Amino acid sequence: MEKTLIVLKPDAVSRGLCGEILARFEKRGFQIVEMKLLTVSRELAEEHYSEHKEKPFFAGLVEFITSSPSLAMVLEGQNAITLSRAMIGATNPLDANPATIRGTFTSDKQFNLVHGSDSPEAAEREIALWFSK
Ligand code: IDP
Ligand code: MG
Repeated sequence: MEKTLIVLKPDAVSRGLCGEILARFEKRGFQIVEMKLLTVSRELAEEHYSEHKEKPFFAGLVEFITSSPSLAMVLEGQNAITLSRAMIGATNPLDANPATIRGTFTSDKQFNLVHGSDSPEAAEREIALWFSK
């Protein structure tokens, strides 16, 4: 069993897509083990996305993620990290398979609805960051 951090970003919450997106993960067999609605602080956003600090889109990304509430959760399941990334779809809308969450609900590179941890190391780091007690 693996755990992964999934964040339904502000666009998913404001567009009313949390239910549909969450249903996909639940139907795939993942269990919700943690969940909270929160407005992400600038500090959390900058730490979460620290690998992108030097990128030209970093400031806009932090602005977006902190703009209104996100629904953050830890999902658990067999191969949850790899499978959830496959379900989320590619970052570049031109590469996102239409069967994926991004491929179904967005065509924007920034406003792309969902974050999912991309490796076991990232999942461990991100779960501790978002759900430390
Ligand atoms: P990922 O979410 O598919 O792992 P990353 O490359 O890690 O994609 O980028 C993190 C987030 O930054 C993306 O989900 C998206 O919201 C935003 N982003 C990535 N690339 C761009 C870009 O070229 N322009 C604007 N926003 C971007
Ligand atoms: Mg990433």
